[in-house]
Amino acid sequence: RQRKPLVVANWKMNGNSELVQQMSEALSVLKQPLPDILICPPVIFLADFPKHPNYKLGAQNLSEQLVGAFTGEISADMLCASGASSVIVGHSERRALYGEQDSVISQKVKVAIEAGLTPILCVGETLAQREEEKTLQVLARQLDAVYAAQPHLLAHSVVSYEPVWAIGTGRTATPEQAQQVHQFMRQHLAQYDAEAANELRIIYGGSVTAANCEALFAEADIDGALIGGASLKVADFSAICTMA
Ligand code: G2H
Repeated sequence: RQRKPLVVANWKMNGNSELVQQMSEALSVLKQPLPDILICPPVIFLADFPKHPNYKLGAQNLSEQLVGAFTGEISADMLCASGASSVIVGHSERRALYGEQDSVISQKVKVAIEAGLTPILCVGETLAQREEEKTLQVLARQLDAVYAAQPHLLAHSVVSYEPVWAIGTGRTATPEQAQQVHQFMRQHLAQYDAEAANELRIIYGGSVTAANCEALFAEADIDGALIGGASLKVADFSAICTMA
C-alpha cells in the first residue's frame, strides 16, 4: 500500500475514565503491523491516556482563534500541550448543530497546521444533496473552501468523507459509492498539488463496524476510517484496527 492506513476513534460526547483505561489496555496489546491509530475522546480525557506507541491522541474540535476572551473555547496550542497530535475539523455535527461554515472550518484547518496538529477535515453531502445528484459539487465546494486559497495545507492534512446520511444511522455507503467519491476528491485536489493529493490519506466515516470495514478498506482510495459508535466498544474497535 502506498499510503499507511489510519483508523480514527471519534468518541463524540461519550466515554469516561473506565473506557479510557479499557481502550488503552486493549490497544496496547495489539501486535504490529498496525495502522496509525488515533483516539479522539472528549478533551478532558486526553491527559488520562497512558502514552503508548500503538496509538496517538486527537481532539474533536478546536478554536479558530489563537488566544483570548473566547469563553468555552480551546486553542490549538492547548490541545498540543494536552497530548493531541491531530484534530477533527468540520465534522457534520459541528456544521449542522453549531453552525460551522466553510469559512470558519478553513480557518481552523490553518490554525491547526500552524500549531503542529494534523487536521482531519470532514466533508460530506446530505441525503437531499445526494438525491439531487449534487454530491460531487458539494464535496468540491467543501474542499475548495479550505484548499483553493491555501493549497500548501494539503500536504499536512487528512480528509474524511462522511456522507451525512450514513452517520449514526446504521446505513453505510457501499464500498463502491465511497470509492467513487474518494477517487473524485483525490483527482479534484490534484489541481492544487498533485503529489500531496496522491499521498493524502482519505478515510471514510459513517456507521463503520467490524463487520463492514474490510470491504471498505479493500478499495484503492479508502485509506482508513473514522469510527463513531463502534469506537466506544473496545473489542469492535480493536478488531477494526487489526483489519485496516
Ligand atoms: C460519523 C462517524 C464518526 P458513526 O460521525 O465520525 O460516526 O460511526 O457513529 O456513524
